[in-house]
Amino acid sequence: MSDGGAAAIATRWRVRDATIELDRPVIAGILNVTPDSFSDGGQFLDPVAARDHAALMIAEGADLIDVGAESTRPRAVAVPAEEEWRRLEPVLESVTRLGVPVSVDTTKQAVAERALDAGASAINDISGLRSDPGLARLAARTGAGLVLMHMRGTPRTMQRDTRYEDVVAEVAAALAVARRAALDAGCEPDRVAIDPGIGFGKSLEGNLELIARLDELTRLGAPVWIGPSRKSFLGTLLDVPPSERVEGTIAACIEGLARGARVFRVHDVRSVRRALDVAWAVERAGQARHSPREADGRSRGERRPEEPVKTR
Ligand code: HH2
Repeated sequence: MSDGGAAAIATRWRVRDATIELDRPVIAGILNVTPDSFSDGGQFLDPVAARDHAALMIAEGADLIDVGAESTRPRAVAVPAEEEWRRLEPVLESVTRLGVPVSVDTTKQAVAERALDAGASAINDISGLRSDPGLARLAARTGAGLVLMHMRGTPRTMQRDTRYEDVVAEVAAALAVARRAALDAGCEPDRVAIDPGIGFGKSLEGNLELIARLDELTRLGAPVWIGPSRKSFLGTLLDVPPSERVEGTIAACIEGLARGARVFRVHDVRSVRRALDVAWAVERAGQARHSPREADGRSRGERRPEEPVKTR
């Protein structure tokens, strides 16, 4: 998968019949239909509230919606597939009609299969195929996008041991193996994204190092997701509760953007959208000195920050 360092940052992520262009930061708005998520548990269990929140996030600049029905916070209790689907079904029915691709945050093939049947376009697997390797075959068969996230152990065990010899090298190697397994199962390379799993079995220092050295992951050539939103490493750094972590989330996203992350899984869509659009404009201005530009300063085919992501 790695070519030793020369691979360019992925320029698109395909999810069923849509292509998400990665020539600007893409935002995945978080929709947790759970009673117990760490920052918004219980808020969107009602399908109408869930749909309204998804519509709001799209209006604020989300390019896709990531829907999950099982909390993955440390020590969370596992949810049986039937219960997970009972929560997801009414929400997917309306959210998949809002005009942007929907990913389903699940580790279970039975749930993912039903979600894809109901119109979802991608599977966000926080276990990186360790829970259910059948997810890769399902993604290959349906053309669904696949996100492979790194986590050591399970949400119940992941914080027991957060020591690594070299956290970035270990995460990169594990994601390379997971991605290889997805490709071997028949997934097309530009449908498989990777994610370092911020907060999943990592110490404060580990999370910071993963962001600081994220380019070692983007070098693998796959689209890179990152999800620092409101997470506890920000609370540790700033001594603030989840509701006051938006500035920290933004800083982490901008640092990730500079190192090649292109999909940002966040709760606070409006604030992160604005911040990333400015950071992106600065990034492009810096690149302009090194490559020929058109008269208005944009390269051919490049969109202005406020233009919507192109999906087709
Ligand atoms: N983080 C969470 C859940 N799913 N998926 C990806 N790809 N990357 C992440 O970093 C990630 C994820 C945890 O955050 P949240 O959904 O806000 O909380 P909870 O798991 O308690 O519902």
